[in-house]
Amino acid sequence: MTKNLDLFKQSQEYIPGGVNSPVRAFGSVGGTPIFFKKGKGSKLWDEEGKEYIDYINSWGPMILGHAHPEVIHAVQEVSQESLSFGAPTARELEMAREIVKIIPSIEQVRLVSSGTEATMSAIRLARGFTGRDKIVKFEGCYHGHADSLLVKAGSGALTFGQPSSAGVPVDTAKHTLTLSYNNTKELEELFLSQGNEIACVILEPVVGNMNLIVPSEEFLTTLRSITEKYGALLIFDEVMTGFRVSLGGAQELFGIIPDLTTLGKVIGGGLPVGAFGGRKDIMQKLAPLGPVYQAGTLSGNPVAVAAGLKTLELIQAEHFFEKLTAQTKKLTDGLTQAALDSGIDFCARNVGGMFGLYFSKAPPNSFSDVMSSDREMFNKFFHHMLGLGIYFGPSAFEAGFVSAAHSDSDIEFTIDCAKKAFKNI
Ligand code: KE4
Repeated sequence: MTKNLDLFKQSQEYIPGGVNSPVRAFGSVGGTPIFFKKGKGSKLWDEEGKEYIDYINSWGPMILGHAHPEVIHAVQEVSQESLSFGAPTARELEMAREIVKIIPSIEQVRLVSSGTEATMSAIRLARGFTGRDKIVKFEGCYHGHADSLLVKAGSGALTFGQPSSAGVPVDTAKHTLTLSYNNTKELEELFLSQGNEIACVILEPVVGNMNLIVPSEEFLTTLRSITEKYGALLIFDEVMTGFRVSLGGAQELFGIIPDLTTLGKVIGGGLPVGAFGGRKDIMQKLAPLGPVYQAGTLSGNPVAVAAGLKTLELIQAEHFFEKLTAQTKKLTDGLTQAALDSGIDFCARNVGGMFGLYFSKAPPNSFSDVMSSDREMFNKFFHHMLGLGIYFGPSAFEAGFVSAAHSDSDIEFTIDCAKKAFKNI
């Protein structure tokens, strides 16, 4: 029995499904999850000593690559002083200043410990600020596992939401309306009928949770104008896209100013940091100033913030995102060409340092497009590449990530492996 399989069997005794987050269990692609022991730069090594080129980057945070020496040093240095105070620190102020500087739509910001906490808090804040209960999300977008966001469309997009998870009360889900991403008509119809009851619209401004989907300009500009018209808040969930698709995130890329933004992943450099922020008049509603309660024992944790601050410092190096974007495009162009040469219906696209791989003739623009791509082919490709030492996300519905540590030889090796895989799937 392989060590990965042995560890997986043992883990299933003590941890539900053997994992601390469902996607890690390989349920979507089948097979045994890999137990990793070490990471350095673009590489990972599993418990059996096998080496992989990592295109998951811990689902986004490891934008500098694994175990970057300066980030490790920052963590080691701060952890000598203490691991946590549960009191304000100058370092948290430095992090807040940095976020406000990089993302101008954020006038004030609060740190939390995960993306879920960030989106959960932003939704509560939007409801508290507007005095309205209804919220709007889009099918296929994932915003963490807060009850209000584990909701799918009801009998019709314009009717009450239904829980997408057991344990979410119908009474909670009914306030969440779920529309189709990139469907401007549906959005206008909903606001025409219920706009004055809507607290906020939350979306991934580049989707990474139903594979990678790019919003149309019409969709984004309508979102901004229609929420403004009806007094609903526009929340950009940039947990994945922040500091990833460009330094200032999707809002910088597309020139759309949301009312609130949620952040995570890169902002912690691999340690638990999330954040939500935006217009000062909205943020002032938060306790201890205002009536919207939100709190956290480890919010602004000194060690996690040290890792995040060093990461934010290093990604502001000159041409960082230009190089990261070019490297990611080299990967997606190379994979697309390899598939074309093998006559496989496959395409790939990138936005900054994140990418999507699709077993379809053209990149998807909607949830239904994604659902019509060939998932079985993806699963075969995934396992073939894994066997060759290339670690893509274990699901056809996840975006992939390139780090600053991915070298030309890493990209070339990946493309060579794909040429073999496309010939054998
Ligand atoms: P966390 O609570 O996992 O830190 O963040 C939730 C979240 C919020 N918003 C967006 C846009 C996200 O992508 C996420 C989390 N992303 C997934 C990857 N698809 C995390 C991986 C996992 O669930 O294990």
